[in-house]
Parts: sequence; structure tokens; C-alpha cells
Amino acid sequence: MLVAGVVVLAACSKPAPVAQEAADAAAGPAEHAPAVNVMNVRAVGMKFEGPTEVPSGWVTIRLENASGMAHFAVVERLPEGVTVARTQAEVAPPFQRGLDALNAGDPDAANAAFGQLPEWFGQVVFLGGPGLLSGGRTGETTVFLEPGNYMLECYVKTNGVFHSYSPEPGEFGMVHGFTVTEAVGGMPEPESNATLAVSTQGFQITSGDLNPGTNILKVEFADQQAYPNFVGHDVHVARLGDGVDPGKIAAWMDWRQKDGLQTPAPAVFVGGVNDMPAGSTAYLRLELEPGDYAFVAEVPSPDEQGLLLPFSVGP
Ligand SMILES: [Cu+2]
Repeated sequence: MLVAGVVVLAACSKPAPVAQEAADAAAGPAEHAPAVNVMNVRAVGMKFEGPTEVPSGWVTIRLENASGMAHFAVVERLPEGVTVARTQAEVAPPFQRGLDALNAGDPDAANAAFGQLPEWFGQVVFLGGPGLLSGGRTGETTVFLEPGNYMLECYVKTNGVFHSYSPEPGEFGMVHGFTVTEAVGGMPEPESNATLAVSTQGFQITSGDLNPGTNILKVEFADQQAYPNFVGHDVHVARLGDGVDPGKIAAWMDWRQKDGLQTPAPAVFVGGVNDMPAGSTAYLRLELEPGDYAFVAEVPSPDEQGLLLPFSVGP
């Protein structure tokens, strides 16, 4: 195995045109399977485990949540020269200090802490990645990644501490650095059975239907903006029913609130796509049992912005 956790089957790529017919005749069926480019990531406790190199192009990030709590894995492209260690030293502490100040009822101290974020933080590009996923579940989100330096981050909170912040000196929080290489993965853009538009106008299913079983949802970011919680709109899928209160889910989506993004989550989350720039597209694999669900964005008061949309999957 060249790269732990990465599977690349590129048997059909770049055929020699003249020899192709003979190659087709000689090739076994396995050689005609479409190329896949999967990055296998595990969440264990409050740590990520995964490969440190991934071929470029369409990448399916498969997140296995082997812990007992909800996590996500937002993909962040780091500016030139910025290491994961630097994000831990320069970004995680101001956010944690700001959160501590908000919890203590001191918004001025919080703003002072957020004011200490480095200038380069504004150049970090958020590029989707698996959304909220409850413990014991596995989710898949497919995004297009150019070569570069990236990290995965989970900033869900436990006991008022962001998972991406480590109170232990010298230890990293829930972040995972990886390089997207110049090597091309060759995976084709996925096919989908439904499309969800995400925008400042709210969620809208613009084509197709979600059905019991396996769905591939195309998620289109029609526009994007920064919300007061510093991130853009995105989409997560929560299971409703069994006394789950959509209002509580909406209130939980703002990390600046004491109970916001705090473990335990107020519902079972079955996956999602973290925020991406305007014009971006991602694909979300959803294994759905019949029942009631909601799309919800990780922004303040998503229910007031059309960013909490209940839907049902029929038997
Ligand atoms: Cu987490």
C-alpha cells in the first residue's frame, strides 16, 4: 500500500488510442470499474486518523465516526506556508479564549480575543467535507480538491472546549493535516438523484427526490457569505421524530451560544457538507431509512433564514 487509506483504481485512464480495442478485448471486467479516489478518515475519541496524502481531483472523504459523540470534518485549504501546527498555535487559542469570554458574559473580551486571530486566517478556504455525523455512523462527502496543503477540523464542543483546541500543551486538537498531491485521482464527478441548492435565500430542492436507501445528493452553493459565527452556510442532515425538537436543533447550530455545538447533539445527524465558496458543488451520500429529517445549516438562527428545511422519506 503506497498511501494508507487511499484507494486509487485508474485502470481506464489515458488509454493509447490505437491499442484501445485490443486492450478492451483483453481486459477483465475489473479494469472497467470507474476510478475511485477515497480518503478514509476515522474519528476516534476527539482525534482524527487518516492518510497524509491524497491524489487531486474528485475525492470522496469517508468519515467513520468510531466515537460516541457527533463530529464533522470540514476541509480547509491552508495559505502558502501555514502549517497545521501554526493553526493550532495561532487560531485555536484565540477562538477558545473568545468562547470562554462569551460563556463568562464578557462580549468585549470575546471580541478582543477574536481580534487576535492572525491576518492569514482570512485566507483559509473552507471546501466542504463531511458534515455532522453522530457516533457509530459512517458518512461520505465528495469534493473537488486542487493540489495543496489542507487540514480537516472538527470544532464541535465538549464541556465548553472546541474539539480542535487542545488544552494539553504540545498536543494537537481534532485537526488532521494532509497534502493533495499533483497526482490525479481520476475519479469521475459522481452522478446524483437529487439536487439541493444552498444560498442566502435558504434551502431548495431543485431536482429529483430523496428515497429510502442510498441517495447521492448534489449540493450546489449558489452564493456564500460570512455569518456572525465566522463561517458560511452549509448543510447537515438531522433525523427528526422520537421527541426531537427542530427548534432545539436550530438553537444548537451557533457555537457562540453556551449549549451551541455542545456534546451531546440534540438529534442524530446522518451527514452533511460543510461550507464552500459560491459556485462550489459537492456530493453527499445519504443512506436513509423511511422517516422525517431536516436539512439544517450551521449558522445563527437557521430557522429564520430558510436554512432549516424538514423533509420526509416515504416507505
Ligand atoms: Cu469533533
